[in-house]
Amino acid sequence: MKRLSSLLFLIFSLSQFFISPALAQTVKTTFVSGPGRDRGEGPAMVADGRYDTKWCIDEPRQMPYTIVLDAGEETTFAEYGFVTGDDTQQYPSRNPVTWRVSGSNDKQEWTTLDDRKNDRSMGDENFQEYRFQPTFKGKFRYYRFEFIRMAGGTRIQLSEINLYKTAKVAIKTTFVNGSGRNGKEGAAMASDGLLYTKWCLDEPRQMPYSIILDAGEQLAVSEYVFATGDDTHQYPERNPITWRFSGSNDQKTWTTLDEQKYNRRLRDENEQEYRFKPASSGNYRYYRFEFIRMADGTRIQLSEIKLFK
Ligand SMILES: [Ca+2]
Repeated sequence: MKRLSSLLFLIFSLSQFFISPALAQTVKTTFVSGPGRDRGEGPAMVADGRYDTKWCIDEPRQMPYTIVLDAGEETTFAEYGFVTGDDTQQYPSRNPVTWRVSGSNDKQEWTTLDDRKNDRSMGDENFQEYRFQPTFKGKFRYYRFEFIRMAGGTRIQLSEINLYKTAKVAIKTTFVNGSGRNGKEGAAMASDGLLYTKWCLDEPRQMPYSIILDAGEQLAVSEYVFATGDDTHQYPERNPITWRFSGSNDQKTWTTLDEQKYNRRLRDENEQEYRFKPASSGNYRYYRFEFIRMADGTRIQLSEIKLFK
């Protein structure tokens, strides 16, 4: 009996070791149908679990391009992710901008879960995942993705479609300090939870501009979000393009978790959120962003900075 329990404990420990948290929260799907070739850049490539294979098609007569995935059993998902291709940096025109997500248990009757029209949040980066939360949820076995319009016409490419059981959890942070004045348009405005208040600063001598946030406890950040300002459409040059993201537990020793150079993902859109995955993570209580370069000049503006578990 004792041997059996220690054996079970061993199996339990091993399973904990082999099932990564990322894998455990993913809904495993298999490819059912979709337009395009059989192999190479065929539709099955969006559900093979690999980012180095992609689905790429330009057959206007087959539009909307419809992909059906099988979750194996009736299941629900909280978020879905589209992963860009290996050369999206060169061809951002292939990103979908209008699509519909539906669920079904018999592949005949479909319930619409999400309807996106002219959504341009996917950027020009290779192998980058963009996550979306559906408007409606339900328990379905089959999930259908209809791609109605692409950014530059009729060619689409995606390296993967992911379904997640749980949504990313936002970390409640409090503002510690940041560059610039206090009050209206001070750094604290970037962590007050409001999209219509912003941090806006143009003090070249204080560069790089920094902001420190307190997560309240030691925890790991898997994603961070920058939200553009209320008039970024008019002033896209204020978007940061080069920055550093670090973590610390004493606000003295900082560990660099991510560095971005000349990243022009932030566009000329007002109050739009852009998600980034840091290169590494660790358990830290304090998080710091240092903004080293803006798109054109020394003025920065961001309406919000969010951290996700
Ligand atoms: Ca704000």
